[in-house]
Amino acid sequence: MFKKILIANRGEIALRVIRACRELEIETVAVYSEADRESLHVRFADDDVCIGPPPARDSYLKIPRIIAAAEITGADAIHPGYGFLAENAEFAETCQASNVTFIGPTAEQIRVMGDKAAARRAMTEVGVPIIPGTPGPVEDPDEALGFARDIGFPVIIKAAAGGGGKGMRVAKSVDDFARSFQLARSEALSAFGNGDVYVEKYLSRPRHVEFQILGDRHGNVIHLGERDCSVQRRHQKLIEEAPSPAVDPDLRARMGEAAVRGAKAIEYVGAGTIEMLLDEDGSFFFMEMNTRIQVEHPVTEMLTGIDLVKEQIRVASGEPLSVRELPALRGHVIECRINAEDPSRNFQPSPGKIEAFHPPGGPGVRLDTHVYAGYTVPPFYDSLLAKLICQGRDREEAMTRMRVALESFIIEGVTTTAPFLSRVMTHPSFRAGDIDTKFLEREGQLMKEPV
Ligand code: MV4
Repeated sequence: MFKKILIANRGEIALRVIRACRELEIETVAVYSEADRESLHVRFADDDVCIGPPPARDSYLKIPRIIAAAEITGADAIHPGYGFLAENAEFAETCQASNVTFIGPTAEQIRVMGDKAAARRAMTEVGVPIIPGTPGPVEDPDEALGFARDIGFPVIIKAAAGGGGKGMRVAKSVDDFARSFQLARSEALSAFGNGDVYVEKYLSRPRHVEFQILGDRHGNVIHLGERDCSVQRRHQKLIEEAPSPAVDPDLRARMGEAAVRGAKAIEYVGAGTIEMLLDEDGSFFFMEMNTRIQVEHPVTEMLTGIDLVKEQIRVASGEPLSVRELPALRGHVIECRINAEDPSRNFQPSPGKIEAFHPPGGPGVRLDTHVYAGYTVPPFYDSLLAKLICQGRDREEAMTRMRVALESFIIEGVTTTAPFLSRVMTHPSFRAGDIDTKFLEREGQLMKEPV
């Protein structure tokens, strides 16, 4: 087992990883930018190193500084958290070359799944259903139009280097195809330095259902069930829950088997997520694989009782998974992401000083946060303040606990999304589980404070 882990991240996930290390009796190193001097991850770690000025590209994204910090402090492993360098294959390679274990999959696994066209091919080879589309990237607009006609409109043009919604264009008919195709190509080139795009059938109201995967170096790969992340805004998830209201035990078994088959195809090691689209008719398709721990991992932890971060650390040190099959699911779990943003102003960030802070509690309530009274939310990073996770014996109880917890959560000094989230908890469509990726677009009045 490792002796000392450097956490190449900040905020709530840095605290989450430190907790797992404490339980495993592993020492910790925090790295921080000049904007994060007063952050709790710096106080809670055994050792800390300042790695540069506030902008992430000058600190949390600077590979040589993070490697140097590990060498200076004698860390033998690095946990990347999510975001920043978590899915950077070059970083994973540099860690290995510096004799520091990267807590995550191999650089090669990150690379395959980072190339969405390559990932589609890998899944096709092992029979995991993918959305009907081109076998690989297409360059010629006429050839692409031919594929689009075969697939049937509407189609979606996606950047091979994209993911998370960047570099996507929908073409409704033959008429707007050429324009959408060119736009997608030039967007992909300027955003990713890679103009490769592929074409898929466009599903108009899918659900986003993702499977949690764990793999070890002994050939064990399991899934820990799904999370439904259909409540999103501009590809930012706001609410996640499990089990999905649209997945029954039979569908879970079939989707989970496909997810495990896909992960086994690349001999996946570590925690990962297979994202799928679930269509209205119950058909499901592989969309992408995220090769990191995700923001919403506590949903699965609360539903299964498994500590995913401890499993990540165990398998990175060469130990086998401590769990080999899906445990009994404990009722229903919902997570709300509470951001320092103003929903009535287009979710504009609202950084500043937290003047008062009183967290919710009680049975079935978990709060993952780095915020405290007197803390100043810096303007340089994402605006996540806290993740509130509520469990109940059933969905009804989980929703009620969430509403009560949101209503009793006191955060003063910055505008937060908590009141908006509590309105979602009482929305009839949400309560009925009738949600898809267009839910918030349809329900614009949710963004406005009732008078
Ligand atoms: C799609 C789609 C419909 N049809 N692909 C969005 C993020 C990126 N990973 C892929 N995404 C989508 N791909 C086909 N063929 C709809 C989306 C999509 C979406 C997916 C999941 C959650 C929210 C979404 C919001 C808009 C579009």
